[in-house]
Amino acid sequence: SSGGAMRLFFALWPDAGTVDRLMAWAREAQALCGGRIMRPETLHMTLAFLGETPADAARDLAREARGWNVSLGSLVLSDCGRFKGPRIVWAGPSLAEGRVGWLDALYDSLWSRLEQHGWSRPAGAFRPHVTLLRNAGPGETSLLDAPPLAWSPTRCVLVASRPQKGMAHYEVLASLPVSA
Ligand code: 2AM
Repeated sequence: SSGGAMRLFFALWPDAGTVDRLMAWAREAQALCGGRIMRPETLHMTLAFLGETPADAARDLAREARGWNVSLGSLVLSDCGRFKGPRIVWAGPSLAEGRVGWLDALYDSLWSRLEQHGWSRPAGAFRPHVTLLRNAGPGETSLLDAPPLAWSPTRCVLVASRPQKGMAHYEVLASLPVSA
């Protein structure tokens, strides 16, 4: 249908094996912090959140994005934490290990392209993370006893999120071509 706005975001989407290992982390995190575990099919690392977008603009962006080559590398999720504000608990690359170069470069190139198409880059720094829990309670996330999770993403996608029966329903609008 042509009507109805949707929320758009670009994300790295994990393979099935990585989803399994993220879910093991999520269960451990829930034991510490409570809250609600993300459904496995919704786990991802957001690169760019575009917010509410009309359907025709989404279609145009999807057509563009299918031509945006991206290079992907590997990372290690070894940190579990939370941000101030939203009650989420996430897995992310450890800050002690410094920035993940290819991931920051990917974020930059994606936003450069988006800016050429009229979207505005967020003011804050990129905080790469995979949300594991929502509505989490207090709990010491540093106590999480889960092994570091090596991940070599192979899919970078543009996704539309639509609310459906109180749950976010995700649809992949475009897969970006991955170059070596
Ligand atoms: P989060 O996991 O940290 O909540 C879809 O909503 C994706 O876009 C989520 O991964 C979410 O991050 C991310 N996102 C980034 N900024 C957002 C915002 N202002 N509102 C909702 N989601 C946002």
